[in-house]
Amino acid sequence: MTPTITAFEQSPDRGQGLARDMTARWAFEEVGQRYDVRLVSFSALKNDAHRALQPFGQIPTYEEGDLVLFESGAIVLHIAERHAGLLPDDANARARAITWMFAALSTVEPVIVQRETSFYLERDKAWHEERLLIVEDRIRSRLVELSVRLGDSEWLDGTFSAGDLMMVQVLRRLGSSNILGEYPNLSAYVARGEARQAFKRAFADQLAIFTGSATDRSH
Ligand code: GTB
Repeated sequence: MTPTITAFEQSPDRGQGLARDMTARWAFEEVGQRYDVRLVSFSALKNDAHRALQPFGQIPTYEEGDLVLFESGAIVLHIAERHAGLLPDDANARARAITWMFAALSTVEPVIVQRETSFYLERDKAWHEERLLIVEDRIRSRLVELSVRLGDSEWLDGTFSAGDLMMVQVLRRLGSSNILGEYPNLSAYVARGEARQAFKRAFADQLAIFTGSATDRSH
């Protein structure tokens, strides 16, 4: 059965692939699994039918037969566990790759999302610029640590894994700032992720929705 994910009908990122359906799309492409996409309007996100799939009224969701999942991390882990290509066979290496998925979502992403939230919700406040400096310093703390750990390695722990996929997607959300550029090895890491054929296919498919050139919802 072909799984179906949900994505924004009109993504506020204007096709930059920053919304989290991109993460699921990239995972599908890495493992060679076909998938369908159902587009959801902002108002439909908050209706009962969508909340039955995603209690917080967000995208992405994953449906496959009786199985309904939400949370991009859980979706990527599910895809990675059912198909070869995103998690190593060795049990310890597999556990470490999953650890990096959690690190991306629990340790690195929150500070990056704080910066976005600050722009969306606090830009008109007198203290916005001051707070932004604090938030950006917190991002730099995480990036220094990540940069030190990555060093000259291509990926975080051996071969490319779901941990790298998740981390690259999280770091991409810094795209509108110059912060990532302060860490050349992290910039190169993100560029390596974006250079993968699977990433390019996923990116093109979500961009086609924004430009209105998507013809076939099955990938
Ligand atoms: N923890 C959940 C997960 O990982 O799946 C978070 C899901 C989530 O944040 N979904 C967002 C959503 O549905 C879209 S991805 N928001 C609608 C709502 O809450 O009402 C986050 C996102 C949105 C926009 C941009 N952008 O414009 O650049 C980037 C990322």
